[in-house]
Amino acid sequence: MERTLIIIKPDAVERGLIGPIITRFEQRGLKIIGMKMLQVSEELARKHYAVHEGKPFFEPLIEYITASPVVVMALEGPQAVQAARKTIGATKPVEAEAGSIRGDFGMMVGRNLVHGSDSPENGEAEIALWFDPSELLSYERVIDRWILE
Ligand code: IDP
Ligand code: MG
Repeated sequence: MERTLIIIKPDAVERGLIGPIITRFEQRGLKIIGMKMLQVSEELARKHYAVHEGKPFFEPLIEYITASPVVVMALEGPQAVQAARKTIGATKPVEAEAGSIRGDFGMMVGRNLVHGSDSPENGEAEIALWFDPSELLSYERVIDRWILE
């Protein structure tokens, strides 16, 4: 089983899209094993996006992610990273497929609504950065045999 970190970014929260975005992942069959709403500190934002430090969009990105509350989720499933990134769509919303979250709700790269981890290793590392182990749940869903073979 793989795990991935999803962030419903400030623009999505402000636009009232928390519900519709969570629904996409739920309907896909990904299991929510952790979820909370928080105001992101500058320190956490810089750690999370450290790989982008020095790029021209880095400072605006830190401003964007700290501008208003976010909802973070830890999701679990087979190939959860790839499944979630397909559901999210390409980084630039105009290039994202219709039917994806960014393709359906977004227009610009700096307002692209959702974050999803880009590899299983980063999924684990990002979940460890955003969640305390006590906030992650292990449970069986009775419907799982109709989603997973
Ligand atoms: P991803 O979110 O699809 O993984 P990354 O390349 O990891 O995309 O970039 C992280 C975030 O930084 C993007 O989701 C977006 O919010 C922002 N970003 C990336 N490239 C640009 C850009 O060229 N201009 C403005 N913001 C950008
Ligand atoms: Mg990324």
